[in-house]
Order: sequence, then C-alpha cells, then structure tokens
Amino acid sequence: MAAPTDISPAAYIPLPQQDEEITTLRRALVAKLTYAVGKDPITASEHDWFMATALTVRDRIVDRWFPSTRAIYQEKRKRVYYLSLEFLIGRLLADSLNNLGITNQMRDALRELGVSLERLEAIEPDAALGNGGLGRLAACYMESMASLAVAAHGYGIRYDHGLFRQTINDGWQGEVPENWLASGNPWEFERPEVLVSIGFGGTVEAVEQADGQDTYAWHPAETVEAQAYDTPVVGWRGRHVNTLRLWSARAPDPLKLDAFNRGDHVAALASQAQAAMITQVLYPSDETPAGEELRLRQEYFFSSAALQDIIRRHMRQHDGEIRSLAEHVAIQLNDTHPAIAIPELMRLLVDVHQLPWDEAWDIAVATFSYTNHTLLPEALEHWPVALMERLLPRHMQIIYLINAKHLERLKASGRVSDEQMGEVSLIEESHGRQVRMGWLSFVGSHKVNGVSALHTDLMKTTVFSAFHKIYPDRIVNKTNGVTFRRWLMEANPGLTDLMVDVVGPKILHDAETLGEFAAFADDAGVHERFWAVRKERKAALAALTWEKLHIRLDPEAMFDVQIKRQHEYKRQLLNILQTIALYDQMRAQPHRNWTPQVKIFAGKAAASYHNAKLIIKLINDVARTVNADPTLHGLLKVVFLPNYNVSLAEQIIPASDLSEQISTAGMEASGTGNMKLALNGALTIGTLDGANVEIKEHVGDDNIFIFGLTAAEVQASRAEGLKTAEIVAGSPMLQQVLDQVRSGVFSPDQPDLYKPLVDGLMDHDHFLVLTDFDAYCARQADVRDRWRDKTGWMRSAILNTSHMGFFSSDRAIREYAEDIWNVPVTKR
Ligand code: 26V
Repeated sequence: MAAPTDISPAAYIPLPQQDEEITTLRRALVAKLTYAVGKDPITASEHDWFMATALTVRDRIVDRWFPSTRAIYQEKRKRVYYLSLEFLIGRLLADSLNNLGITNQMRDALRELGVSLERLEAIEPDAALGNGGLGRLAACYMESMASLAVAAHGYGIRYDHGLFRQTINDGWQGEVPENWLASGNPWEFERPEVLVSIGFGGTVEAVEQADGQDTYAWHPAETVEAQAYDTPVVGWRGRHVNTLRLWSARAPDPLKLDAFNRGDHVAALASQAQAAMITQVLYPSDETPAGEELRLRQEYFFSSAALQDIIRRHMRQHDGEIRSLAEHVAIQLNDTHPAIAIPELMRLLVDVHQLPWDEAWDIAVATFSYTNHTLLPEALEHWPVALMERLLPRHMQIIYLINAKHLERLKASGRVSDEQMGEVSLIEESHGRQVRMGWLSFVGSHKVNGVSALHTDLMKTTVFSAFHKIYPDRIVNKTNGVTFRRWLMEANPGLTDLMVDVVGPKILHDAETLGEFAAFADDAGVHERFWAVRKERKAALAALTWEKLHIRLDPEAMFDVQIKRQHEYKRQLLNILQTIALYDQMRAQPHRNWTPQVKIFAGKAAASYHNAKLIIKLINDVARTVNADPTLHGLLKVVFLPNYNVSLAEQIIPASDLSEQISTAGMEASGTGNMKLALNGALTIGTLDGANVEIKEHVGDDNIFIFGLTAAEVQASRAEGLKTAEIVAGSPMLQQVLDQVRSGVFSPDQPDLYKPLVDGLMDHDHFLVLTDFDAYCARQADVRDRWRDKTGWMRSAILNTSHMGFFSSDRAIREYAEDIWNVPVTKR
C-alpha cells in the first residue's frame, strides 16, 4: 500500500497557485474584518474573525451564484421547489469550504493571521430550524440538488428560535430557547424588497360574471407581510449554487403612529408583535398533534409566500403564460405541512388568473408531489373545519370543491362502495369535522412517495390502501439518502483520506465508487490505518465526554451509540433495560472475560412528552449507578450526551462502533442516522424496520445484527393481544431488570419514580419492548463476541462503509429528478 501523502479532500482541486490563493484569501479576510465587521485585527475577537471568514467564503459562493442563476434563466430550465417547514442545516463554514475546495488554503491563510480555523468552526451556531429526520433530510437534499446542478429553491420559515437547547439537571431534561441569530447570520442576504402579502380571515364575495358564472374574491380581515432572506447553497466544487429562501413575518404597518401619539405605546406596536409571532418559534412537531392555530398560520404563511413568489418568477420568465406552469415548475411537499399550497394554487389559478377549474386542477396535480415521512396515526395532520373556515374561508370552499369532484369521480368509477366513501373523503366527519391533510396531499399530487422500500409498501397496504387501489401508479418509493460531503468527508476526514489513498479521489465525486474499498476488506495495512482513524475519533469523543460530563471513556472499548429523537417507538427503553441486564451479569460473574463497552445516548424529547423525558432520567440514573460501581473496573460505562444536534452528531458518528436502530418494526419510516453511522464504519444492531432492511441487503447478512419481530409479526402480535405477564415469566433476566427499575434501585431517593413506566410495559407494551427483549439481549451477546475478533470486526466495518454508496442523497435526488420532477441532473 502506498504511504499516506497529502490526501485531505481539498488537496484534489487543481488550484492554479496554492501560495497565491493563500495570499488572496488572507488579504480578503483582513479586508472583511476591517470594512464589513468594522474591527481592527489587533482587537478582533474570535467571533469577529468567524464573521470575516464566513463573509469571505460567502463572496466566493456569490461569484458562482449569479452565473448559476443566469444559466437557469437563459436556458428556461424547469425548476424544483422544495417546500419544507423544517431545514435542519447545522453549521455551514466547514461545509462551504469543503464544497469550494479551499479548506486547506483557508486554514493556512488564517494561521498566518494567528487564527485557528478549527476554533472558528467550533463557535459557529448550529442552525436548528428543524426537529429531526425530516428537517435534516431537507438540508441533505438541498446540498445534493446544488451538487447535481438541479435548478432548485428551498422555501421555508426563518424562525427566530429554532429547536430548544437541551439541558440535563439531575438527570432531567430542561429546555432553554436557542438564539441562533443573536450574533448575526453571515450566510444570509436580507431582501427587504422581496415582500409578499399573506391574508388571514375575512369573507369571500361571489361576483356574478356576464356569462352567469360566479367568480370569488377573498377579502382577508388581516394581512401579514412575508419578507425573504436568501441563503446561497453551494454544491460540490462550487459548480452550481441554489437558493434557500426563508420567510420572516412583518406587519404591513408596524408602527401605528396615531396610537403612539396618543400615548398608547403598546397598541402602537401591537400589530408588529402579532405578525412577528408567526415566525418566532419552530413547532416541536412531534410534541402534540399540531392542533394549534399558530401552526396552521405558519403553514399557510410560508406556503402562500412560496407560491406567490413561484408564480411571479414563472410569469416574468415565461411571457406571462400561467398555463405553462407545470412544464416549468415542480413543487415537492415535504410531508403535509405545506399541503395548504394545493388549495392556495387553485385559488391563485382560478380566482386571480381566471382559469377554468378543471384546467387549473390538472396544472396543480401535474405540479405537486408529496413525500410522506411517517405512518403513525397521531402524526397525520388534521385541521378542524371550523378553524379553517375562520382563518382561510376561501381555501375551505376550495377544499370542499376538490372533495366533491374527488368523490364524484370515485362514485362514477363504481370502484368505491358508499361505506368506503367516508374513509376516502377529505373531510373526516366522526371527530368533529376535520380536513385530512394527507388525503388532500394525495389527491393533489401526481406522485406520492415513501422514504424506504418497507415504508412505501406499508403506505400501500395500510394508511393509503384505499387510495392506492384507486390510483395504483401514484405511490412510488424514494429511499432516503444523506450527503456524503457532510457526513463522510467533513465529519471523518481521516477515513476519507484513507479511502482516497487506496481507491483514488473518485470516491469524492461519485459515491458509487465507494464499493471499490471493499477490495481492501482483508488488507492488513488498511486495517491498521482504519483502526487508527477510528481510535483517534474515539479519543476525541472521550475527551468531549470528559469535558462535558467528567466521565472517563476508554477509546479501546466498543462505543455502542443510540443517537436520535427520544421517542417510545425508537425504544431507547429497550436499550437501557438491556444495559441493566448486562450490568447485572457483569456483577454476577465478575471474572468472565467481558468486552469493554460504552453505551452512548443522545437525543431530545419533546418538552411535553412525559414518558420520553422519564426515559432520559432513567438513562441518567442508570449511568450514575453503573459509572460509580468500582466492581466493574470500568468495563461498562453509560453516558447521555446533552443537547444532541447536527454538530454533535458529526462528532459522535465517526467514533461509533455499534449503531442502535431498534425501533418497533413498521414504525420508523426510514431513518437516516442508520445510514450515516454505517457509512462511517459502524455495524448496525437493528430490527427489520425502515431503511435497515435495505442496509442489510447492501452490507450483507454477516455484517449486520438483525433481531426481533418483523413488521408483519408486529401487526399479527398486536391483533392477537399481548401476553406481557407470560413473556416476563418466561425470561428471568427480564423479570429481574423490571423488578430493579420498579423498586427504585436506580432512583433510591424516589423509589416509585419508574413504577408507571414498568406498569405501562406490563399493561400494554404498545412498542413491544418486552416481546423483543430476549432476542435483543442475545444479539448484543453476539456483538460482544464479534468484537473480540478484531480482524473480523474490521472486515465487517470496512464492508459497511464500502456498501453504503446507494444511500447517498445524490442517488435519491437523481431518482426524484427522473421519476417525479422530470428535470435533468448533471452526469456523474
Ligand atoms: C411526528 C409526530 C407528531 C405527533 C406525535 C408523534 C409523532 C411522531 C413522529 C413524528 C415524525 C414526523 C416526521 C418525521 O420527522 N419523520 C422522519 O422522517 C425521516 C426522513 O424521511 C425518516 O428518516 C424518519 O424515519 C421519520 O421518522
């Protein structure tokens, strides 16, 4: 094997003159610091340097932005619009430098100025405008669309406050507002001139036309202005730059001067406060069924702003011809959150542009497509008809009309019985009349997709089965993907360098070529370097754990990680119960040759999700007990790392040996953390759920640890009714663990604290924790045995990385482009 050379990704861009580039960058940095930040290098703080650096990088992105935009305009290319209430972007400095290919030059330029690039990267706030998987997927897709030169715009909300910061006090989660904009956002351009009016409430007027037909005019009672903020999204090697346009709410008339002059200062500013409320905070969407009016306002606010903007751009570019909209525009609805865009487009086409209804409907269906991200019934959006009538009266009328035509068509087809009509109606009549946003999204889209093969099958057979029968070609699968630029190259430069060394720089450009790394699965030299890279990342995570929690970790131990939102269906509880069982076994047989293991947890629970928060407390209580037990000699450690976010994920993932993907089968639509972990060489222990099924197919049965009931078995076992007492009686280990938790072994100050948790398991065990417990423990034992065979483990780890090419978001975006949007992408 060749000796390691200078192989960091940035070294592969043929830049004319490295020295010249460094000098140019250094001069640009000083100029930015001086004239844009207004600071003298002598007194500049680290944050000042961060701003100067980001602004310098942004200039380079802008240089490529305008040619990209001009080319799309001139070629009249079809555009993709990705509408999402969430974009979980994370930090952008390292990402932008990497994509531009100037990481090393920037590091050197800063060093010459006495500044550390790594420290600047670490102080960038993490833009958390999303909750979890759905929001992060939107961010990965924005990056891939830019890298593949798909002409795309993201549309969303510029929340003043993104997802809360999680604190852990005495094991309990606390929530603190996150103020990511407090010190300014260097990546965005404020567009005070891009304003769109958004109406709410009011009345609808029917106006009779000369031909006797009525047209409708909506007179909103209230208007709010949407102001645009644009963030350029740079693709790989800066070849293409797209725009993420986020909207912020303003009052059209922020200061009522007459009220102010009367001395009523509160009233004078009230309209601004009221309007601004709409974009103040991100809804923790997996908290409560989103029944709040403010959430509906957010959804309509950004959907309407996006559509008005899209139509304005289309009309300007295509000679004012609204009829050609679907030829030039594809709109992807990221879950049902922007589904109100469907009646909004109908309103704009019919009421404003005066198109006949049927023609408008054909345009709408040809324009929209919808991605479903969860089948959990409690997560499917419904809006009360009464609320819709009050807030969006014209849209409610349009929904009624869409529904009438939809039901009429079904009746005429003779394929749906009268009883079935109620099930497929867009209006749910039994729970106080609600609009079913999933059904609306389905009928208003030409394609509807699931996010893994299993999830798509379940869409067809469960939630959307009636619709699938009527429209058998509409549901398609688009298995999720993640951007390898962020999740491999930036998060794990050591592993990237190693693969570039042995396979060549092509792996940087084409994820599929990762497969060639498999040829080195038995290469002793590669093993040695692979292990060294992992060990270095694990030592870094151990240092972080020491710094944050004062817990010492041994980088030689197996790092077993479960990092994701805290939710009962994801079964962190199963993991911690198994941890207790292992703890018991270790204490019972202290002289056995145990595998040193670290259980790492991280993830936020929704603020009002009581059980999820109680499970976090249990994890922390078990951690305290286990970590303080001297009889274990440090063989088992448990840590809960607070405030999981994109940047923490980037630190944990390359240091992970074992990836926990243990959701109740059928409940995790796809998962994307599973992909990031396997890509970085972690082996998966998991159920046959979501994308785990496809990961298994790609990495091979020998390189993954599968256990537990399948989705079909889960359905059958639920139908049969669980016999929890029998299950527990059949497993002495489980019995012992439950007794310990129930009796307060881990919560001596509050012995009854976990009683409700155990009683809940015994009573219904909706997520089948008890059913899968023994199988999970057995698989964990297999994992420990496999870890002892270092060579075998490494072979499996290398094969995991090698076979993850399919899970690149570039592949996913190519599929969307071909099968759904009908737009060209750059060849590999
Ligand atoms: C929402 C809600 C709302 C009400 C209470 C329960 C509940 C539970 C889950 C959710 C999830 C909302 C959608 C979401 O984030 N889905 C995730 O999307 C990812 C990207 O497709 C996918 O990988 C995850 O499996 C899926 O959970």
